[in-house]
Amino acid sequence: TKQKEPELPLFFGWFLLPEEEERIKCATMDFLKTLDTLEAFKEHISEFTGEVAKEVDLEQYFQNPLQLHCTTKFCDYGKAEGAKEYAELQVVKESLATSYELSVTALIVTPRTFGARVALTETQLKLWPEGADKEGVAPALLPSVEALPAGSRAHVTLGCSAGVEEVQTGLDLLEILALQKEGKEGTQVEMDLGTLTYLSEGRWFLTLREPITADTTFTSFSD
Ligand code: ACK
Repeated sequence: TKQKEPELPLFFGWFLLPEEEERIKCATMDFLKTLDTLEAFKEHISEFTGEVAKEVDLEQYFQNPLQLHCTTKFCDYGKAEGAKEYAELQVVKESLATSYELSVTALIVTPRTFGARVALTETQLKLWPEGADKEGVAPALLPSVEALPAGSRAHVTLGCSAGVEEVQTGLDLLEILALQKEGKEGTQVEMDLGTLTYLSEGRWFLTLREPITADTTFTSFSD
């Protein structure tokens, strides 16, 4: 009889424990509630609504993803390049079902996505596939992304606007980090949680004063 190939998942990643998910959702929703009331934000509101002087309720604007996680490798059931190789890595096999504490150091808001930046430790970076940061990145952005440290794309998607796919969060994050590196920061606002920076075209970046940690389990996910 023929040996059946082990099936590959949709993706691998760190999944927040349910109680952690609630805590992070509450904290980040509070931030959204404050953000859309700030004068600095209202000045750029047309970048979200397409119209001048209209209000936006950011809590409604972003739809919540099903389960909060930080993707390491998108496998697409084996269709993605390097999926099989990743699944077969010793470090991946050994790490399945084990606990990791993720550290969220910043939040991003753009007209497309709402996300949390994750700062990976040396140990966590061992699960970060080579080349993952630049996958699907527009050619014009590639040189800037290649200059960023490995793992720069690591994030948790907290919400997407209507019609936007989750994969966009990592791309928005990279774009913001590239602009920051070029010193393209605009208005800065001090908030309770940290410093909020505007980076043109509706892009906002909140550097947290204190990182938010979250307990997770490394595992694979299939629909
Ligand atoms: O927020 P995310 O990391 O963005 O979580 C989801 C997860 O995989 C399941 O869809 C991410 N994702 C989707 N497509 C890709 C892709 N081509 N490259 C990297 N990550 C992807 C998505």
